[in-house]
Amino acid sequence: MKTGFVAVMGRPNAGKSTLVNALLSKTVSIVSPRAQTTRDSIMGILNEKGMQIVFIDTPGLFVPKEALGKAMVHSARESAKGVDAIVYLIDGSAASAEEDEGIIDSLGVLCPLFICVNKIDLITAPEGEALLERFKARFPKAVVMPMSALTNFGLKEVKDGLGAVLKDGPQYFPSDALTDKDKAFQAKEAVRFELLRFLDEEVPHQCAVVVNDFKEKNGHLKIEATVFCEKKSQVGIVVGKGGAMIKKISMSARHRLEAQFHEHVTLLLEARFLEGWRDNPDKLAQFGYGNGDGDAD
Ligand SMILES: Nc1nc2c(ncn2[C@@H]2O[C@H](COP(=O)(O)OP(=O)(O)OP(=O)(O)O)[C@@H](O)[C@H]2O)c(=O)[nH]1
Ligand SMILES: [Mg+2]
Repeated sequence: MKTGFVAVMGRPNAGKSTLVNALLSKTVSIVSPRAQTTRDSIMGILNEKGMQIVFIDTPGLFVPKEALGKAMVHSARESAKGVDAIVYLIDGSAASAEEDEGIIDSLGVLCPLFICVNKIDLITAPEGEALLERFKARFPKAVVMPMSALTNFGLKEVKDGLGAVLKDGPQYFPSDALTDKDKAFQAKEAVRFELLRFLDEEVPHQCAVVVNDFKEKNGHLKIEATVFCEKKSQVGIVVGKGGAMIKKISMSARHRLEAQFHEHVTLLLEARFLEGWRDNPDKLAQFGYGNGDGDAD
């Protein structure tokens, strides 16, 4: 059986999580139009006849300011170590080619590298062609291909390309496994998804969601979670007038989880103020974002 680990990397908002979900035809990772949506490295497991590819969806690579950003970038770079191949996604619509080239150089890739120019549905054919030629010339050893993760264009090509470079090996996960993350993690992400959906600007980026209690009994999930806000004023925004916003967030997240798990879900959500949590290594560790005090690399 052909098996292997493949890191999906790129700048924030390039479409990495969209690609992993599309390859699996399932949602393992939340997607939003905002940059820095993914905070943890999340495995998405593709099981096909004679093949198991473990994709690692990573947080976007950028120059971080706070300890949270450093932890995200650290997590992404750590995920690239020891993988069998890397898929590097370029946002073709973002005019970021120079920055992407610098990031790819900095990765020091030793395994097969696939550079996918994503979001080609948003650019003209000559623009796409120019980007493909640019990356082919700059990285002659890489496989460079066009892609639109949103419309499924180029997915088969990348899957076939990976199939050709992966070797026979042990099956790492059971054939019905979809992700390495448990239901409590997915509950946290479902709440973060709704925060990103309903709240403006920097509020969701300055919130952490922590699952305090998680019980599963007879097809019924009971989840208690807290949204920690970096600023006092954000607690009021998350809660909303008469609790309307937090009710909306909690109800949408609950529906999402019920559809995902086919179980009845009770979700109790509260919001609290926690000053400067994004730059507090102890809090980051407690919230599951390790290495917050590490280097920016
Ligand atoms: N038009 C178009 N939009 C896309 C494509 N791929 C992704 N997107 C959109 O780009 C936005 C970002 O997608 P994500 O998958 O969350 O990007 P990401 O790289 O995981 O972002 P981070 O987790 O923040 O690093 C979303 O609004 C997606 O719908 C594509 O091929 N075409
Ligand atoms: Mg993502």
